[in-house]
Amino acid sequence: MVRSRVIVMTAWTFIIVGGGLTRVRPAVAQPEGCEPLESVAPFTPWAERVLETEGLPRGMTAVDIEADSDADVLTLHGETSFAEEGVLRVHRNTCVGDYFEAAEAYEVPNDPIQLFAADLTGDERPEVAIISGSSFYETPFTLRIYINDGEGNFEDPQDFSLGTIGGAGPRSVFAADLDEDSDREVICCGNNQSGQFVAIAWNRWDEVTNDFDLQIYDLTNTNAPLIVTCADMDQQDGVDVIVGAQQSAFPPSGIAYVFLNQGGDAGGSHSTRFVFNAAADDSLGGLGPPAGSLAAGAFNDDSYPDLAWCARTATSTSMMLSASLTRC
Ligand SMILES: [Ca+2]
Ligand SMILES: [Ca+2]
Ligand SMILES: [Ca+2]
Ligand SMILES: [Ca+2]
Repeated sequence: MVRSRVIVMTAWTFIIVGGGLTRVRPAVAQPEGCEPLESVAPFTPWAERVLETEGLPRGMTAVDIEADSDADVLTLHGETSFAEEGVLRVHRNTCVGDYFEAAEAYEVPNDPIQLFAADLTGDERPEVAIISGSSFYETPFTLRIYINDGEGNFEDPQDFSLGTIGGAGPRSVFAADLDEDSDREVICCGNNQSGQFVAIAWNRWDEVTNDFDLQIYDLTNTNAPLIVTCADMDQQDGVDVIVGAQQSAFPPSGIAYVFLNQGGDAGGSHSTRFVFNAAADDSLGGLGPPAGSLAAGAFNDDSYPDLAWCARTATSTSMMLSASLTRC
């Protein structure tokens, strides 16, 4: 099995996982030959538009829902004393006057956790994936996918069960093309009655079939998942799945699991594409407080994606650099 080639770095220490690494530096240092980072410019709002909403905020994103070149704003809200259902609000950008129209509201299942917007159908208009549910409130664990009708309206949602109540419920949702057939899958992580899981809604959207095939994969030998993202970490066999998890509560520490894509024929069987059993050397431990956010990007221009780990309970962001730092 091909192992991930990832370095975990704090300000003064690092751990090397896998082989093929020759040189590392603290992430806070500039590699030789790199231009120094510019300081952050202050942000001065040009104008303010207050969007009235109800419900506890659970997430937001800015996407162009009807492909008119103006970014619109989607906000996700939990229940209040006035509404038991969650709400997805679509703040459509008119780019004139007050810019944003009064929000269009769409019901979502109780206790929404997070949303992710991306085109899943190939028309360059984003769909919206929402995870919901809580063991504490005994509300079902659900993935809801709202399909964009092309005009920025979201009707006829498709709902998928993410298991029965148990554990913390779904925690994070992302979208990426995992089987290299040019459409994105929806990837979730969390806990259900069977323990930790990764769920993948395999995209079957084409001229014949307009739906998704949800498969739930149990995670063994892993800790409680908090967040999921995707990137081709080893630059082979397709996009990989990265799960940030809580390693221990006291002291708080996090761990990341890199599940490598095993490859396969485009559109073929998905059953063997990932092995969701974390071996010790597929994981990156001791990352300080567990991640609240996890992002992949090419930080040091060596063609291998790197990871940024933003802790939930610390005023720090860790950069995990893969491969070497020889080119900038
Ligand atoms: Ca727009
Ligand atoms: Ca679409
Ligand atoms: Ca796909
Ligand atoms: Ca890969």
